[in-house]
Amino acid sequence: MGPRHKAWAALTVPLLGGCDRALSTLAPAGPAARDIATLWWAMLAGSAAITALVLTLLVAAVRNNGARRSERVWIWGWGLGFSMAVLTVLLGLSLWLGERMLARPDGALRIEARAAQWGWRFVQPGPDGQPVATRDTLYVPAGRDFDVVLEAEDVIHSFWVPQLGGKMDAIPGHANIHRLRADRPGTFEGLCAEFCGLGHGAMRFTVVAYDPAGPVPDMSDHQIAEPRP
Ligand SMILES: [Cu+2]
Repeated sequence: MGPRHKAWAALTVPLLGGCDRALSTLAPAGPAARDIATLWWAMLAGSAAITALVLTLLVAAVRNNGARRSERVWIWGWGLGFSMAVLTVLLGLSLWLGERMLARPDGALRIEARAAQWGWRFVQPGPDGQPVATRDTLYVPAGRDFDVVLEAEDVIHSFWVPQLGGKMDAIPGHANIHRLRADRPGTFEGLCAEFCGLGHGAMRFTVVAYDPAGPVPDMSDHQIAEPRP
């Protein structure tokens, strides 16, 4: 491989890495992830508009054809007014969408998630309605809000299912609550999003969203014994 090919590979491989839809925030499958994708596109549009403005100003400056009389329009109108308007809209949108993602006390299904180097233990309702503890696989009904109550046993980890929502830290001695929903039955990939030691890269998990009209799936393949209190 020649140096030109190496440079091309170095440029494209990270870009292609983003094409894995299972871990893409731009392939949302739940309301929280959809809000994040909306914000992503809005920020892309806003930053593109500001970049276009800066380039336009640059061209005008190079041509040096901006007469003094247009200084007020260019600097105060476009440079400050336009940029501030775009940033204000983006700030307002992010606050509004961020607020919508918060867990509310509305009786949603609660799931326990406990992170430890380097895996996840989930406790969710099993086929007979009793809590079942599983390792690295979480079972939830599709189309229903659920709250993941997150804690960690050793160091700080971070729970992230890109197609369902944003990241939430799992912290020792402190429970964080993360509101999520899967729109449809399916399997969604999750990972730890906070470097937590040598095994961090393999700290993956799976969310299985099942049809609530059908039976709760058999969890025995991933079932683990409850740890002693
Ligand atoms: Cu980690």
